[in-house]
Amino acid sequence: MHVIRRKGWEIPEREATPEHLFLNRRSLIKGAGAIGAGLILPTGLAAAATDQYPAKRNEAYKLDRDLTPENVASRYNNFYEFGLSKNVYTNIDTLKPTPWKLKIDGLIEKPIEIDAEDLIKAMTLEERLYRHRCVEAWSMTVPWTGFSLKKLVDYAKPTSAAKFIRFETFQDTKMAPAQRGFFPWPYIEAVTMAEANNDLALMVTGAYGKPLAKVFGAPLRLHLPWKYGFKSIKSIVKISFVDKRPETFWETSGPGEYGFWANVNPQVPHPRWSQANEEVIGTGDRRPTLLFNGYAEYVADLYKGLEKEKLYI
Ligand SMILES: Nc1nc2c(c(=O)[nH]1)N[C@H]1C(S)=C(S)[C@@H](COP(=O)(O)O)O[C@H]1N2
Ligand SMILES: [Mo]
Repeated sequence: MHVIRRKGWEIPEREATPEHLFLNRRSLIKGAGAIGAGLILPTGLAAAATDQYPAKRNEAYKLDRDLTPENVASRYNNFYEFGLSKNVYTNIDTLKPTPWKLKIDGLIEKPIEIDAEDLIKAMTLEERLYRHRCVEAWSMTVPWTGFSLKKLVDYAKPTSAAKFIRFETFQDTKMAPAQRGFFPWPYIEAVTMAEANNDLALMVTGAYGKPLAKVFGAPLRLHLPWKYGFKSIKSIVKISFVDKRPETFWETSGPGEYGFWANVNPQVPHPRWSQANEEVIGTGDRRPTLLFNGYAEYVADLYKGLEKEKLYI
C-alpha cells in the first residue's frame, strides 16, 4: 500500500527494496500480519515531557525544498522489525516506548542505565529541518526534535580508548513479531567518534513538534542526514562506546551492497540501481541527489585520509 503513485520510469519497489536478495518476503509478512491493523497514534508519550514540545527551531539548518507533510512521512516508513512494507503504521501498535530502559556502556567512566524519558527530560531540545535520503532512492524532509549526539557523548564521558559508538535497537518478538524472520537481529548501527561529535549528528526524540510517533522509532532514534537512511537507527536500547569498528545490521545482511560509511553520493551507484536522483515522496517529483545529501560543508572534512575506504555504500 503506497501513498505515492509511481511513474513508469521510477525504480520498481522490487528492485529498490534491499531485502529482496536476502529473504523470502512472504514468510516475514505472514509474521507481521499477525499483529493486525492499527491506527497511528502518538501513544506512549511521556506526559511529563510534552512541555518540551514544540522545541525552539535551530535556524542554522536550512532546506532547499518543502517539508514533507506529516501524514505522508508517517505512512511511508522503513522499520523492518514491523515488516518489510512501507505501511508500518498499520501494525506498530505492539511497540511500547514507555517505560524504555536505555543502557550506555563500554569505554566510559561508568555504565549508565536510565529511562529514555529521564534522559530526554535532562536535555535541552531543539528543532532542526533535515533532509532524509533513503538508499532506495527516495527522500523526504522532516522537522526533527532532539539534541546533538555530541551532548550524549559528553553525558556518557567516554575514555580516550573509545573510537566508535555502537547503537542497538530492541529485540523482542512480542513487540515486533517480524523479528522472528531471517535478518540478523537486533538492528545495529555505528559511527566514529569524529562523526558523533559532528554538529549534524542528532539524537531524535520528536518530529513535527511532538514526541516521536512509533513509526519514526520512538522513544529515541538517531538521524545522520548526510548518510543513507539505514544509518539512522530507530528505537535504541543500547549505546556502547567501543574501540573496534562494529559490524552493522546491513553490512552483515548484504555486505556487497551496504557498508559501514554509507555517505550519500550521487556518483556511486548501488549495485542494483543508480543513486543519481531521488523521488521526493509526496510530491511526484524527482530531484538530483546531492553529495553528502547537501551537507558537504559540514562533513566533508571527516573523510580526509579515508579515501581508500568504501565511503559511499
Ligand atoms: N531499528 C531500525 N532502524 C531503522 C530501520 C529499521 O528497519 N529498523 N530502517 C532504516 C531505514 S532504511 C530508513 S530509510 C529510516 C527510515 O526512517 P523514517 O521511517 O523515519 O523515514 O530508518 C532507518 N532506521
Ligand atoms: Mo532506508
